[in-house]
Amino acid sequence: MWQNLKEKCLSGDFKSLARCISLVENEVEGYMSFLENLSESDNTTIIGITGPPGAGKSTLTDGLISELLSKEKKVAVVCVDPSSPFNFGAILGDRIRMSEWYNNKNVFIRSLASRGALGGLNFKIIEITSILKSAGFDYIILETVGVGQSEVEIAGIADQTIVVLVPESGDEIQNMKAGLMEIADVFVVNKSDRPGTDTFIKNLKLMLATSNNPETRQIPVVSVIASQKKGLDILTNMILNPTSFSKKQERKTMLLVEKAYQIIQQKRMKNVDKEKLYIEIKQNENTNIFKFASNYY
Ligand SMILES: Nc1nc2c(ncn2[C@@H]2O[C@H](COP(=O)(O)OP(=O)(O)OP(=O)(O)O)[C@@H](O)[C@H]2O)c(=O)[nH]1
Ligand SMILES: [Mg+2]
Repeated sequence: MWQNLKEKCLSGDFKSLARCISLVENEVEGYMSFLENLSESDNTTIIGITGPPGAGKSTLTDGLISELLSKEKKVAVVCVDPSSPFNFGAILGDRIRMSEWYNNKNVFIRSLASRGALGGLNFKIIEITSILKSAGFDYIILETVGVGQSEVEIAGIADQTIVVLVPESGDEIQNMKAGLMEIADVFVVNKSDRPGTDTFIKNLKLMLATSNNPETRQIPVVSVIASQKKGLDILTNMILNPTSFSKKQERKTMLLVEKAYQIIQQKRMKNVDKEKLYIEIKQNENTNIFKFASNYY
């Protein structure tokens, strides 16, 4: 099954690709060796789009898809939706907005549940981006609501991280932790048709300019109106002609360390479960517990 699926995925069959992702998400038997045998393309750029709820991330993604398609790029989009039922409306909104792409052979769109109501990327996001990387996409866009942890994770995975803010985000930038500022490769101020845009951009730029971190001082700010597709050309240019990727390396390494640790832990603990331990210990109540445990490591 896996071999057949792999070939179909590589040949651009999106149905098989969607199925593969589901099988890996559900850890269906054979998924690990499938992942081990993937050959990822070096030519795929992963773009992370994060920002507060409702900032216009999906509208922006939609616009970027058009721009990238016009440059003959093949694009995959992964939306990580918070699994909270309160967000149902928003999820539905995303689906409707992006539905025009569903029959385009150069656009693959997938929604994933996030780890919990408070966000956090999907547990299998590294696996899923690996699959997409081996399926020959030029760009993978990861959209995720920025609520704490997910921004840092997205910055580990993405080659370029776009943080979307809106003119009303004043308080948010005041409270933005230094670490969160640094994850951005570019700040997009969306909804620039709204009052207060100029003041907001001025304050944001001032904040960046006075940062202690020289890299933060360089982060560009782009003003866009995603719903009117204004300013997207500037952003697309930045995406197509990136200037710095290197600062990402340390964060990527850390993320991969975490992942490797998780995989090793899973594998090593494979034959250990508490029910089995219970039965064995129950049968041998006088056993020396240290000796007993040593049989497992
Ligand atoms: N005025 C204005 N409204 C916009 C703009 N871009 C998006 N919107 C609107 O803002 C609302 C939220 O847009 P989305 O693209 O769903 O925002 P999002 O960040 O993806 O939302 P979540 O995924 O729920 O966090 C929608 O009603 C959009 O039509 C813009 O540039 N100007
Ligand atoms: Mg959205």
